[in-house]
Amino acid sequence: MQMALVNLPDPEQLASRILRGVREAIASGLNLLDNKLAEARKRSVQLLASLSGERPVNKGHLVGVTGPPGVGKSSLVSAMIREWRLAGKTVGVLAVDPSSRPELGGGALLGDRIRIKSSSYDEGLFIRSLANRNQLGGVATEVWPMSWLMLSCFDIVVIETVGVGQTEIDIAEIGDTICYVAQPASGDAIQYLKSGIIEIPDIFAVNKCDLGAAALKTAAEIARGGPRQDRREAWDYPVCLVSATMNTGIKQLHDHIDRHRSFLVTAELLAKLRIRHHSAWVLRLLKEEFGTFGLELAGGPAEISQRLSESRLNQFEEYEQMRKQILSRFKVKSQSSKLTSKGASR
Ligand SMILES: Nc1nc2c(ncn2[C@@H]2O[C@H](COP(=O)(O)OP(=O)(O)OP(=O)(O)O)[C@@H](O)[C@H]2O)c(=O)[nH]1
Ligand SMILES: [Mg+2]
Repeated sequence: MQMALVNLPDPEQLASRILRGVREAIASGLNLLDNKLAEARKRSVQLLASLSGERPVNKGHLVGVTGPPGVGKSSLVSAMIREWRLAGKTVGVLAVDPSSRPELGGGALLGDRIRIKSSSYDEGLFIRSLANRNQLGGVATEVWPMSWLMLSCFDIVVIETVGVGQTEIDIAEIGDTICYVAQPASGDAIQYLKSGIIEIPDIFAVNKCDLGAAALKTAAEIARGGPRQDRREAWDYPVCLVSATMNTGIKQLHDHIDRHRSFLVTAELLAKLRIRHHSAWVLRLLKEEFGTFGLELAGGPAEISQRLSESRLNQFEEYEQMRKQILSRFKVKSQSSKLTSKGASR
């Protein structure tokens, strides 16, 4: 135990190195966030508090890239990185792979790394592949704080996930802009339109447009079946044609991504969106750890969300305070029930 503590980094020092973009510090910070020991949790919260305090909310852009398996998400992210780097923007990537894909024999992580490797010795680019350990198919809870760490030191943070229902819902609660990738004539896109998850993406990219007419047809189908209820007011949900391998349409895709960000800022939606996302994750983390009963001990979902939106504390500190509050109330409850049962047995 003592050894583990010795190896844990000092959060203040680590934060200042992360803010300077030191790669080892970023890697060490991500490891800390992934560490479930009580002392590591405490330091994680301190680290995130120091990082969030430094950067105004409106800086950085969290972009979620999702879509069915094999549509070319990793290839597209790779092409997008090239374009961003040419424009002088720094990029951090969290590539989340589902852990339960036996058909790939665990090779998915490596495959992704190799495909994106071309520019991995670039100082302005950092890629972390994560196995998704969430058994229920959603995005593992560590991804949320990790994306915040990355946002403190990169202009763009991309989160790549394979869209399988719940993951899309989860990623929509992390990203500022969600880009859904489809491929020509796969039927997936159409299924998707029917599934109701259509509300989630802000931008649709039909990849593999080098395959010809089928890509045009798929794009037209998506455009026709586009969102009926406006999720974000005046946003037009663009559908664009791209080819990751031929490197076409990437600039247009980036223009849409930038335009979406400007839209969020101009409509004063970005800060609100992030607060909403934070509340959703804090609720999720608390529920995962303490169940519905635990949530009630902290005042219930509505009160928790209210507290988070009004809090002057950093959201991670607020989260930690709520944990402590629930834990102490749990103790009081269990002590009083012990007393009652003793009284009853007398
Ligand atoms: N023709 C064509 N093939 C492409 C294009 N982009 C990707 N591919 C191919 O599609 C396959 C899947 O690409 P990936 O980038 O691994 O797709 P992915 O969506 O990340 O896959 P998973 O992470 O496994 O879900 C590979 O064989 C790519 O070479 C493209 O623009 N055109
Ligand atoms: Mg991939």
